[in-house]
Amino acid sequence: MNGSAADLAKALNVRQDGFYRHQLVRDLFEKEILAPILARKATVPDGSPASKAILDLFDRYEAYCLSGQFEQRDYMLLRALYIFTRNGLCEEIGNRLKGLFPPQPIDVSGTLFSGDADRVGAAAEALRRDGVYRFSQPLPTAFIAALRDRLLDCDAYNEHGRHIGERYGEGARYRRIFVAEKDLVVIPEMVQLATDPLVMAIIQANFGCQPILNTLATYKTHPEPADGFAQDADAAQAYHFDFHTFRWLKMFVYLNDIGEEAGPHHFVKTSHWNRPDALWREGRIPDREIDAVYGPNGVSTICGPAGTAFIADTSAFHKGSLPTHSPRILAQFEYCNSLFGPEHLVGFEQRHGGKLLLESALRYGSRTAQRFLMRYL
Ligand SMILES: O=C(O)CCC(=O)C(=O)O
Ligand SMILES: [Fe+2]
Repeated sequence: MNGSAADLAKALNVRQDGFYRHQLVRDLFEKEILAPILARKATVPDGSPASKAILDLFDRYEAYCLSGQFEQRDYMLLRALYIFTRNGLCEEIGNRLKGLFPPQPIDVSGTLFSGDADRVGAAAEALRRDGVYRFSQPLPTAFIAALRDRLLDCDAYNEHGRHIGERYGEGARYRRIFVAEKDLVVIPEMVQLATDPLVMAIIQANFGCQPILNTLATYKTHPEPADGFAQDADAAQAYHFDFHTFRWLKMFVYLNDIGEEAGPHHFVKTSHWNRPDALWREGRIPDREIDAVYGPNGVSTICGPAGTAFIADTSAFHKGSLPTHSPRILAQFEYCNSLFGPEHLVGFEQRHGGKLLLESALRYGSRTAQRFLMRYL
């Protein structure tokens, strides 16, 4: 698509998500979850009344529906309201999206995760309850080896997206290095994973609406002595929750063997909903606080051979950890129910490369594929 057609398509796409302020106001303010807040005349942390903050958010959402524009202050407002309403507001808006984009039947027979093909419902339920679902078998060794080889050949970037002039296979001077998304969208194995029909079906079942692909990413973490909490926090290696939009899920795929020493992912099951007031706050959370609240069995440490894959609701507490002797390579795919969230710039090269994604996603039908790829097309 050329520039103006793409802009138009984007505007239309966004617009078809649009449900407007008056509707939201009418519906949401009657909801039990918001009524008590209003009755308390509660204030959000900056001192403004919650009801005003919610109305402001609806204004911003309406503006986004019309223009596709999202600003940093919108993010701050939504994030504050997410915490303030304990996810209630995001959930309510997510419920509206279910009606607008009802789930479509998905034929999962071509999935890479054949051992889990009959477990869509179980996986969606595990995600709702625990916040994490681990696929029962690792992905095929040859598939993972091919993907890893392709990645190791790519250019490397640092945390801030700066080209660091080394191959991804090297780059060990840095704690964490990345591959540009434009280079990922042309790797067939990345595209195959991103558009896998079983993954699509699980995400759709969990959201209750057709998903949108938000990002493809990969990063490689190198061993380095742990040198303090603050620095760990930079690399998502202290407990935190993510916040991207109303609702999202991430699929993680380990591309090398991950034992205790190779930086496994730690996930605090149920903490996306089971969270005391004291933990509904901004900032990284020290391990001892997580341990005190969730107990010794509250944290799942996810180890496994190359090809181990899991889907996580990263609104729960989680962290990576530092590998102590071998590097860790991970691929990550994020899905969301709306693009009302920080915009990732998608340049010409990603759009161009997005053709592979489109070809693969078209099996879901053109409307579902269009929504799935609305960030890229
Ligand atoms: O590297 C990890 O295991 C965790 C990274 C993380 O926090 C995230 O992807 O949201
Ligand atoms: Fe995170």
